[in-house]
Amino acid sequence: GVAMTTPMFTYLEQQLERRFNLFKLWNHPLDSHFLQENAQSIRAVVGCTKSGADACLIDSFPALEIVATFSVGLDKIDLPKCMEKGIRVVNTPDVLTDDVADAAIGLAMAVSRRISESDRFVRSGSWTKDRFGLATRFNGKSVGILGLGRIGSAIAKRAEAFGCLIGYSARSEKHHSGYKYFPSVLDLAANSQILFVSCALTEETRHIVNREVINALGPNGILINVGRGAHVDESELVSALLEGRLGGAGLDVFENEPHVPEQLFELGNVVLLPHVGTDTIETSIAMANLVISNLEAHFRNEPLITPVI
Ligand code: 8YV
Repeated sequence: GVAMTTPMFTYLEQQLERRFNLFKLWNHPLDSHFLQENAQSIRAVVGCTKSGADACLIDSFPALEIVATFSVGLDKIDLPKCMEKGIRVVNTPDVLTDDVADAAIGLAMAVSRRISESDRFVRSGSWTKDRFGLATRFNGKSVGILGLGRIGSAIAKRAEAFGCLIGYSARSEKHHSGYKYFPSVLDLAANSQILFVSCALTEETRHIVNREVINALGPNGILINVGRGAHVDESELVSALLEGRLGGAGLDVFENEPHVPEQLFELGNVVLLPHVGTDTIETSIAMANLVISNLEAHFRNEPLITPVI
């Protein structure tokens, strides 16, 4: 049996149902009755960023062998717990990289060229009464990338094509990247006009974009977050935007999704997306297929395709 934590993608649900005995946990309270009946037969959990696999869920299924997450991010999985219990973990890297990088560039473009704001200007009928005013150029900007992994590198490659100067911060210098390495995030922000957040969320990267980093990016700087909401101290971000200490922000992720600080709704220099960085039909199908082929490999005792542990 395979247990899915929450609805994530109908195609994935259907494909899992065709292959396995699928338990849709959102239809069952995880009470002693359900667990007594089914816990022994649940060998796999499929989770996602909305609902992953915490210690409590993992402990509920004593026969659990593998956790598959419909995401590249692992922040909703209790990895130490899985290690300790010998539970395998798989995610969906690579197949989503290009779409997340596209979304990041789209956000940077939307903020700098005021695309969402100008669309609202036309729809509201303001164009017949008023001029829209000027935006800021995106091409040629100094770009800072926090985390030069798969997604960060794909953002860098795109920004390079727009003539941007690329700098990055990461745990270690990537000597072959050809981009300028900043050991300090503060220095990176001070030297960037647009800062992209594309690292994994860990204890070290929680609130890595804090008040000082926001101030270093400054009143003309733009912050783009396609990582996790918790990478940014959100209340600091809101006050910096309200006080004009930061130029603008493009955000796909928030600290308390789906709740977004309402003060942001009034700001024209902010573009807000409902965590859709990977949500194209092509990438969603590829992610679902990767979840399924990992589970099939596991149950056939074959090597996992994208193992984390
Ligand atoms: C979402 C993501 O998890 O891959 C990640 O880490 O944040 C996204 O892929 C996905 O859309 C499912 O909610």
